Amino acid sequence: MSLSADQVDQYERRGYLIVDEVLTDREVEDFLDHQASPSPHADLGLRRHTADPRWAHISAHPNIAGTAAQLCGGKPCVVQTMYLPKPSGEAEKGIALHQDAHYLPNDPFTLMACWIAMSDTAADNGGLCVVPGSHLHGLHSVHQSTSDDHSSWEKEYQMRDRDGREWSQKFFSFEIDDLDPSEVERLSVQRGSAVFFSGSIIHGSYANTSSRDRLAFAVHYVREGTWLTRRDVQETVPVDEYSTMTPSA
Ligand SMILES: O=C(O)CCC(=O)C(=O)O
Repeated sequence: MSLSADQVDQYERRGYLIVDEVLTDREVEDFLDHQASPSPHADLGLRRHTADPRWAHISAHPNIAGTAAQLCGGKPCVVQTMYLPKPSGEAEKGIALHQDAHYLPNDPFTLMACWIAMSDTAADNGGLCVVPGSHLHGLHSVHQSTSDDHSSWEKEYQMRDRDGREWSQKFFSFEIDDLDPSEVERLSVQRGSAVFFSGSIIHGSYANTSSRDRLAFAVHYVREGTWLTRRDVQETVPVDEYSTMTPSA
């Protein structure tokens, strides 16, 4: 998939870009079948792509990693992967609106994500929300999320900078200070299509209040040569090294 100049311009101005049909129906089906069975790799959490061929396949998929390469201007390395299901009927909460840059300090700043809809997603089933243009204003100030709409968590991470200085840092579910709700755009993304977004755009989601499942898979990338300060995701390798991991049919 080759992006047009208009698409790249839209990504740069708005901080996100929807790309249709990055996965075929069959690829989505294979992924969902894979998720339905127990996996020996489930304990790897955010690093499951390093061992699970199905997760590696999506992370290195030419339509996904290839598009990320065009947007980040170099070879993408996978930082983390997440399956983000919000089944219907479980009043599953959303993810507080945040900037990934808060959770994943990186230098130079090249962090970006690809969020792939594994079911049709929209406002009513907890689809992805973004604040267009918010990536242009640096890190926004935050407070700990207490809203009933969003799940809350707290976790301590080990950090290490380029000079070898080490420390631990507590992260929690952030909420952006003084966010104007009218600026939040609730996206509709069809199954198999994807949203590429900057690591500094404000984004998140709300609860699934519908009778339709909301299923999504997210891959976060940095450009090769970027330093990630969080130690748990520090060892990244370029996507082409995953393309040899072929999932069985
Ligand atoms: O899937 C969601 O609701 C939010 C995903 C997200 O925050 C991310 O991929 O960084």
